[in-house]
Amino acid sequence: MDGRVKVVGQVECVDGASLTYAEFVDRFMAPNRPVVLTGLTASWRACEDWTLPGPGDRRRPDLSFFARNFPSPLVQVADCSSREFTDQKRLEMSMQEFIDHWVGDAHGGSSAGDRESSLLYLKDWHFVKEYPDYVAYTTPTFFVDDWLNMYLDSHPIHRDSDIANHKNEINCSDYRFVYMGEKGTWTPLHADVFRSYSWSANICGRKQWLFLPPSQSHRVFDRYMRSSVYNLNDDVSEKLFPEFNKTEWLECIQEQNEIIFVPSGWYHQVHNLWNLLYEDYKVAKEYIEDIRDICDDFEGLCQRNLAANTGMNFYDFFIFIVRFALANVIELYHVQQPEVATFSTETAHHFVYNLKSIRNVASKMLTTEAFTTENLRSISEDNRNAFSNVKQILEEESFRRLLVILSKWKVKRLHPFVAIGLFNSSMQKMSLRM
Ligand SMILES: O=C(O)CCC(=O)C(=O)O
Repeated sequence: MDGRVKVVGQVECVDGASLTYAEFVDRFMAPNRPVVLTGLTASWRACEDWTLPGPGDRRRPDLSFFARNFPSPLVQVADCSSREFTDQKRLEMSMQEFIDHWVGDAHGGSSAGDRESSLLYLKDWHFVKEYPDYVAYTTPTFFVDDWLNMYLDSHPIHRDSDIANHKNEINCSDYRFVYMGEKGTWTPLHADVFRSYSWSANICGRKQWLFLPPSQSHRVFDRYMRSSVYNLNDDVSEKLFPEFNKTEWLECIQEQNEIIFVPSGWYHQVHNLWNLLYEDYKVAKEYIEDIRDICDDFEGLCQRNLAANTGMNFYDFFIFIVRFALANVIELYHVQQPEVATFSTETAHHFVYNLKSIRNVASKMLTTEAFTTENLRSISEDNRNAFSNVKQILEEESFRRLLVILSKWKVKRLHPFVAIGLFNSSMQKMSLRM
């Protein structure tokens, strides 16, 4: 990062194969710290199929394998040299076009100048959704209890049609991505959607990650907390971002076959969902506090702004946890039935921990202004039914799918802190990079 960023430490690297679930939770998930995990990808089909031998023990991407086996007609590609609002400009092309571009670059098909202006990075490819029969990887035990993915597999996030229509990308309910890009491609500074945690496996190549602890995230914002630094490689203006020069970063070089755990709230980077959502809510509220008196539906406006900024508002989150609680109650009931051959005390305890955790969060939420009787009167009928009409929830097809997904989940090594899953619903990502 050309010395522009003050790196104060390296991300810890641990052998994931000999780490227990309880240790992972104690050392990384609960304290919300990033870690690089090795030794977990040996049996993955992606490592075998997607790469070819390279120099030494390095592998290189087998691009023709992708062209032959995954000829997706339309993939999303970021043009790393053009900014569009807070992200890179996105283009759409076929997998073959993307590969042709990459191969063209590798063979010096463009001049240095052109090359700079045409670095393309395939991002957010919903590979698992598109090729469900091809099992590219096995989710490590540490990340199997993935509430958000389980929920989003069967539910859209917004029920309010005004938000849903404006935020189509959020309704795309799958967060299992593949990334592919040549040397020099990059992802701007950000915290993950929904302020969730995520994990990302590097199938081949090397990646540099820079992490900012959540306690410092305000420092990458301007003084009005409206926009954040886009590129750490730029000269960050002290005038616009007066606190930026106080930031202290952790760095990590992720090698092939290593998995990185990106905790909640770290830029890039993160906290637990509740806290962050709550912090974002307070910021959204403070921001418009001066128009409270002239606003018909002040809380509604706060919630709309919250959804626009984080992808989720309090009602979406409440609907999520209510459904998750119900699903846990039902599964708890099932695992305790004598005829269930796979009865497991550990699994039952796990559902109980989940429920306790949901109760704590829900009780906190209910004390906020969003849930006063008056404000609840003005929320949409859809939202209200979505958390209050249990009979309706039980009859929903999407809820049944959630139950099926949850019923497949089995505790391997239980630890009380597993309840942290509520705060840290994860996204799964895999990346392939040269
Ligand atoms: O691999 C990358 O380029 C970025 C991945 C990322 O930002 C993420 O997983 O949130």
